[in-house]
Amino acid sequence: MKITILTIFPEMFAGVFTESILKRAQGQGSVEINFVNFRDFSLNKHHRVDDYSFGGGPGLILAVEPIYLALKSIPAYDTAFKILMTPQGTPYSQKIANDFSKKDHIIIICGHYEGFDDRILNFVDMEVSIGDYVLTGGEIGAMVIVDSVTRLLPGVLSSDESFEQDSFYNGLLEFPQYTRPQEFMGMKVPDVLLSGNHAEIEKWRKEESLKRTKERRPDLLKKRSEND
Ligand code: 6GU
Repeated sequence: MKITILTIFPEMFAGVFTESILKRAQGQGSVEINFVNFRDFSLNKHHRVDDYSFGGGPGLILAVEPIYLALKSIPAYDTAFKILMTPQGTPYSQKIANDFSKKDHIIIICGHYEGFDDRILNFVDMEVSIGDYVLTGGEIGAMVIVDSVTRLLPGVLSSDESFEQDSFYNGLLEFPQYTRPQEFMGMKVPDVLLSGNHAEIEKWRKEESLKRTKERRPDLLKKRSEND
């Protein structure tokens, strides 16, 4: 899969993309990540990409032209799936991550400043938000998308790391897990996990998953029954 990120701050991504699983996924060719700095496409002599909002208001907003020109510079940009990061977008979820992971090429546009010229929406397929809070820009959201999508690509996670048991993958939170020691400061690992009875363990884990989801995220249970 190819991911192209449009940003005026490509250095923000160093570290996140050069360690651990994202590093390995790129090294083995499961994902190819490229950056386009749309400041390079500003026609302004000071390379500005922002300007005042018509009608007034505080702060600067992103102009449409540099984004459009940057998009057009990407090979086969018209067939790629184009995502704009914005707090006004569709709330990101595991389901959306699963959908994105099936695409050949996604382009993620990171806004900054107080917003963007609304005409940018004519050149994107989807607006995505990563939650109901405000960030300084879309870059951290783009990292969230790249991370959550890359781990779903074939061959990225080993069988020990597999995502089929993830929280959210089956619409439930994960069951509790324990490792050695069997007893720590008087707190014991549940007996059933030490029993060696796989059917009993499976049953206990399913019950605990449900119990935890009911207590902490009843909204997930509701969503799950709506999807059935
Ligand atoms: Cl994608 N961008 C910004 N600036 N703030 C956000 C967001 C994105 N998602 C949630 N808050």
